[in-house]
Amino acid sequence: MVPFKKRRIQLHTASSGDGTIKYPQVVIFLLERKMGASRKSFLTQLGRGKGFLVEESFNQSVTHVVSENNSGDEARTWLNSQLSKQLGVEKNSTREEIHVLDISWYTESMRAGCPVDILDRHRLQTQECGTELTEFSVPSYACQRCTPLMGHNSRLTDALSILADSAEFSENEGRSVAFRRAAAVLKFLPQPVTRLKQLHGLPCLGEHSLRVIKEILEEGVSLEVETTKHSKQYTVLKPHLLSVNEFQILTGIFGVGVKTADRWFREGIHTLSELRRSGHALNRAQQAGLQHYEDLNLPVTKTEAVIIGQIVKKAVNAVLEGAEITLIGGFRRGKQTGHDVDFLITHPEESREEGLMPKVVFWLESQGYLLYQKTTRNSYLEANEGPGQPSSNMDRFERCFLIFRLPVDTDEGKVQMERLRGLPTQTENCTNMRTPVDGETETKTHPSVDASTQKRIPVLEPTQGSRDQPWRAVRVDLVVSPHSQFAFALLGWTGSKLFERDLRRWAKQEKAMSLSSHALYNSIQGTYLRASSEEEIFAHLGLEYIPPSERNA
Ligand code: 8GT
Ligand code: MN
Repeated sequence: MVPFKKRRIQLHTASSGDGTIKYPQVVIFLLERKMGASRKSFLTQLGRGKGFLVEESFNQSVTHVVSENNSGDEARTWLNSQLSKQLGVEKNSTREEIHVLDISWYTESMRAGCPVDILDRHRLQTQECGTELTEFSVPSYACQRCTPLMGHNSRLTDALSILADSAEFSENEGRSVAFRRAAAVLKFLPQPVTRLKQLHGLPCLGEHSLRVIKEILEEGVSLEVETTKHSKQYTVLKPHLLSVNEFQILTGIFGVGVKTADRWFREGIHTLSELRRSGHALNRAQQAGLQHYEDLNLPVTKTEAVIIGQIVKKAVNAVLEGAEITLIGGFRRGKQTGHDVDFLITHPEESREEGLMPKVVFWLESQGYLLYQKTTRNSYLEANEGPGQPSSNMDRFERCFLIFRLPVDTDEGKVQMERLRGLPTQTENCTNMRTPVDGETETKTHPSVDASTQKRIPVLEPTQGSRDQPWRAVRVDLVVSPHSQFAFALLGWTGSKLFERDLRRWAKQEKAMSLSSHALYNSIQGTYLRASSEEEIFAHLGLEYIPPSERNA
């Protein structure tokens, strides 16, 4: 008699084609009841031949129970008796994650050669299951909800985001926001949605979004989403961060907005080479965008963001003692990658931050860290602005768009980093500085390095194995805020965009207040509400504090 464990291994290897188990996480058990022994044996061999792990007898490792001709209740009853009798596991305890599936899931998986996604129609429905369906409840405004980075319904939220992007390309903002709101509601839900009726009565789910959700729950895909995803307009206009392909992306060019991209698209320009050949006069941002196209469409990693933060901190400290920088945007919300890196700079003493930006930019430039920069001046004056805050999220801080030249771990990168071991501690570097003229300035920068000794900034691993360039280009945004506005700027620049939009909407509609990244104004009392922390702003707004990592609506 072969010992049980050994016997199982033999069974697998004997009957699994070349013996490899392709999907060890999916452990299948075929319920013989009503299926019959010979059919069970046939289906078992078939599955193993395709590299599936099909157990002979029910045991603790089983994740998928497949049944034919049994009702959901019958299959569940059988399963529960196995769990409690054989394994000593209580019904509804840790084993709830076992999928009880119809044979259609198994045959479709055989056809596909891999375990297919479990859809509603694959699950054997039970009375018990029906009553167990979770009913969700969702507050209306995104700023009332804790939204994590990863929800439990990414298949649905991804689909709705595609429709939102597409509406944005067609300049239909209302429609785009509607899809984004619907996606944000689903992202908030604590569990995967399995049935449409779970969504009954939830806010922000319009008829169109519900139709798409229903289709995906029932069919696995939505025709509209698939058509959109493969449409010429979508593939040309949508920046694909991970696949840099000449046939995609016009908006992926830094400096090219949706409007311009769409105009070019209509003129028949669909590729970068066509754009280069078209003779269109490109502004400096667009030229830089085209030049560093590939790098700027690679996601920026958290490590890169941290290293850039250390460099910017050096720059800021070198030019103004006591100045502080904070990582904002998506990275503050806990994202591991982003399309750029955003920093907020301030100084604890009001007004000391004035004139800081050009010095920081000059410092970075003189150290060879910039490939492109464009500064916009601070144009916010409370006295002049009054309560009529801008309704969009554009604000009036001194702001600088940079293309950063980030050294990577090749020889030149190392040399560059050697130079960086220490940096000037005084501001003499900044004498004779070329400061930007009124309004906006743009300078094309070039590497020229000067440095001394001190702390070492880590060197990056090259992003791509194949590149021989000792640096990579990264989009960086710098924003300078006076200390009195710091909390508002921090809140306004942390995002997400939808979270910000709903904060302003909440302030206006529910509190008769006007919120911007500079201030909070109470329209009824005619006063500004001061705050030195984000918590205070939430309190002024009568909202529970939501930490940055939960603002991923
Ligand atoms: P990412 O990973 O794609 O970079 O995602 P992100 O960091 O969330 O987006 P972002 O486009 O870099 O913007 C960062 C935050 O700044 C967002 O919350 C956005 O709402 C906000 N933001 C701008 N422009 C402006 C602006 O002019 N004023 C203010 N106050 N906020 C802005 O993008
Ligand atoms: Mn960002």
